[in-house]
Amino acid sequence: MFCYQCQEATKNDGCVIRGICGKDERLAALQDYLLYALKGLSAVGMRAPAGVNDPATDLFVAQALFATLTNVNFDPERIFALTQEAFARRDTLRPRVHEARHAAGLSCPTPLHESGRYPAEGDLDAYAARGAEVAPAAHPHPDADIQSLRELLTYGIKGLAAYCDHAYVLDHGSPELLTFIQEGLAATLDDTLGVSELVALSLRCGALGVGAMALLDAANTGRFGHPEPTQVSLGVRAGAPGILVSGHDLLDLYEVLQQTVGTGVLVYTHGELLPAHAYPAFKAFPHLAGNYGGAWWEQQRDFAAFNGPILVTTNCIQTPRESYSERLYTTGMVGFAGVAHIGERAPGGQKDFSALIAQAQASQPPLELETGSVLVGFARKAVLDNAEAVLAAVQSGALKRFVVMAGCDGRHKEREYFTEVAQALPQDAIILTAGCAKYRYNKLNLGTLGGLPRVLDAGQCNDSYSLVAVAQALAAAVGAAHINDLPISYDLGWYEQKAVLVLLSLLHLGVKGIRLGPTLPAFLSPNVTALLVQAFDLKPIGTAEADVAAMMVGA
Ligand code: SF4
Ligand code: SF3
Repeated sequence: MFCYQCQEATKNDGCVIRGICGKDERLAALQDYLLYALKGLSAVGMRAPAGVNDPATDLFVAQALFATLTNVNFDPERIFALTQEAFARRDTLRPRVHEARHAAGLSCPTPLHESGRYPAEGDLDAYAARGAEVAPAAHPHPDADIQSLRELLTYGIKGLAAYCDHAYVLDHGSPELLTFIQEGLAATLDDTLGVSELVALSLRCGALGVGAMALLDAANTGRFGHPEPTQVSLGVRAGAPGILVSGHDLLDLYEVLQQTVGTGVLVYTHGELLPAHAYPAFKAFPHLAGNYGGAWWEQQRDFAAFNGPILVTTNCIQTPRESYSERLYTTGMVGFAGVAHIGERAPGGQKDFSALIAQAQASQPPLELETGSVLVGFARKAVLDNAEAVLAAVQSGALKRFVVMAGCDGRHKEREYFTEVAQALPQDAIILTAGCAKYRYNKLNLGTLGGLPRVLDAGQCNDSYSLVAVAQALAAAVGAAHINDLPISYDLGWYEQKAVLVLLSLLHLGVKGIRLGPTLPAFLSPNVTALLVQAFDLKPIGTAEADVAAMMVGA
């Protein structure tokens, strides 16, 4: 196997024997074969004249791609089934495309890539063997920069697919986004595309990323209201058992809350579901008891101590410990071999969480891990409602700099850098955050500035749009020509592929001087890195002390 799609790739080079995430060689090969099948399906789809594509297939491509994101699906049977479905959909679509092109008098100038034609036969072991053969790393492009850019595009598209899935769950769709996912996947097969075309496609992926995040923002706020500043309890309520909901899916959490009303079961959030507490629709449930534990990589400690059932709705899932595997449930695109899975909702219906509720009622209450509270809910509306105070603080010099410290958390010690930066930033700087990166500093109590907390938490990584919207609104308010002209620095932590999309989105917006860490992506070749440095002044992180000093003077 060879995988280097996330920040924790072994030695910042690539995982070759087993993933740090727990992905083994067989699963890696199966995921590679799924990606190959999706590329083939996309190559067929991109030949379809208007009106021939099947919207269900377009959505399937995004959802199946989401299953290959880091820490989403570790179930070989599910990946195998998705690959079979990709081939079946391809084999249904291909004759329809052929006939439609024929009827329209269109020829097919280039032969279809073999992934669009390869026979679908075989069992799971055959798929794994074939996946190892066709994996991008098994036959890299002879030009390392083309290979690097194909991977950059693929990972950006995986992030886009994840955002699309989230928006579609809330009935917010965009055929344009789904079409681009297929266009981009098909482009990674196209040997006629060079560096400039692949860079342009990557930036277009970033542009569509902004659109996807805006769509998701509309989906979330339309359904659940605008987040409001809210203190969230970190402790546990004595005497009652609970269900712990992790991942990013707000609708799953909402349905768990609805189904637990009057059952005596409390509901706690974990990881990236912490921001749910800020939405009016969630605040209406008195049995939404608080947030339990830390970021995704602390789940083995957190889940073991929780005592009750745990639902993982999206990334990031880790290999479960025996102590809680019987209490663990996955849903949506998440999977883990041997872990119970909650199926999809029927049209107009809800998922069935009765098994978790029954198990919770027979469980002990959670062990208390910590006490106190954290302040969440500073998404775009809450910040812009305070725009006058923010601008006054900037104009008086009381607020010298915003530092965007969004993105992901991870298990490696190097991420202590982000805690050190948060602590070292002077009192006249405010941190804007979104994503699980915040767990490195959101419980530090860094004080207030001009009546606002010095850590403004916009929400999940899925809410990164809020940070863009706030920057754009502030730029407009002060008459700045570009958000680069504001006193804002970017110090991003990345881990998985949604963060790759957020990076591409910021580059598309022309944001310069982003610091990225703990390491730059292993999939960027030296020349592609140099290109990003030259065009966008992208920088690796340094020491906290040096980076804080540089950021405070706009460097
Ligand atoms: Fe390694 Fe990350 Fe790939 Fe897992 S997803 S195998 S940790 S590079
Ligand atoms: Fe985190 Fe997995 Fe990226 Fe949502 S939960 S930001 S890593």
